[in-house]
Amino acid sequence: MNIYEKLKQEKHKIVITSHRSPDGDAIGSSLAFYHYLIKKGHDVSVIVPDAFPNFISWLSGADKILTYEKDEEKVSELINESTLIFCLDYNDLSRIGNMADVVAKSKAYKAMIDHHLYPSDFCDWKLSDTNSCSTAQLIYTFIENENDLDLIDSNIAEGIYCGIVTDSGSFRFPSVQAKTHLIAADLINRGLNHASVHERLFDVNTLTRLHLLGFSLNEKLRVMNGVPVAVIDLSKEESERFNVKKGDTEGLVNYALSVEGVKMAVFIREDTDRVKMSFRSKGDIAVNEFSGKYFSGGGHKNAAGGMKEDTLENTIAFFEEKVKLFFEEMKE
Ligand SMILES: [Mn+2]
Repeated sequence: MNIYEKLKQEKHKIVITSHRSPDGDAIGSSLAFYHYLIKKGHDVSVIVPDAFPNFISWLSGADKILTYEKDEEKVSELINESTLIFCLDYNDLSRIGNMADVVAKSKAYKAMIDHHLYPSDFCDWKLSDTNSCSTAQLIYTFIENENDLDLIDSNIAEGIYCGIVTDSGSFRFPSVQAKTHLIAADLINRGLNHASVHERLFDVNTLTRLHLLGFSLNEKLRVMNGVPVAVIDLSKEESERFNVKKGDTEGLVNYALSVEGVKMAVFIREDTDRVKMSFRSKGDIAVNEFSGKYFSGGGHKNAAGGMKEDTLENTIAFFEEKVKLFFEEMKE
């Protein structure tokens, strides 16, 4: 049975789940879908493994999101009682951390809506389109497939728009299709106030965050010799000095990528027990492959994450060695 038949069958107890360190697409698509499924008469909860950044907390319904980290018992109960679980914006159970076990064991029908490469096979049904710029765009497609576009209200529109804008670099990444703009246009026709969404997403810098940006650009940003790669690294001590909180370093890597001539950028941050990496690239340079090979990570061709359980110094040295090799192999 496909999901569309399944939804028509009865009023479901639905749990919408999304990935660890939820971003604008994870939360935007989850909340848009939440409002849509409620309109369809279902009983719906949104749960994520851990906290989401502040800049998306204004989205309608955000205050109802439960995190497994804080509410383990309640979240497990919701998952166990659900008849339908949606897996939004992730392609593998490893992306939902400690919540994975509970979801894996649940007997509920599982449906994936996602745009990451290589979806694994833990769901009963999937809408996986790796050419889509965001999961939010696929939520629109889902609603369109159901012939329900007229149900889109400002809550649903804002969630979809937030996911598209944050995952597409405000409509600039190659993943943006003509369809993406057509969806945006349709949302505006349905009453979306796009300017207000941009303002609430982007004009929310704290002074500390801007000071951290100034420090990173002035003292830490560098371009490597011989390869078009820009690097920003941040030690634990520096993070503490700038009182860095979740989400504060978001977007730093894009400044590195904006240096003229640079084709790949990395942001390297020393965390408590590991070093975290964030990769960005232009054109055909597949940072998800690079990260998968050397930094146990993955993501998209032009935006990926990764990590290494080692010291910051060793990780930087390892990165520099491998990235030179990566560019050399590409020349061949
Ligand atoms: Mn996404």
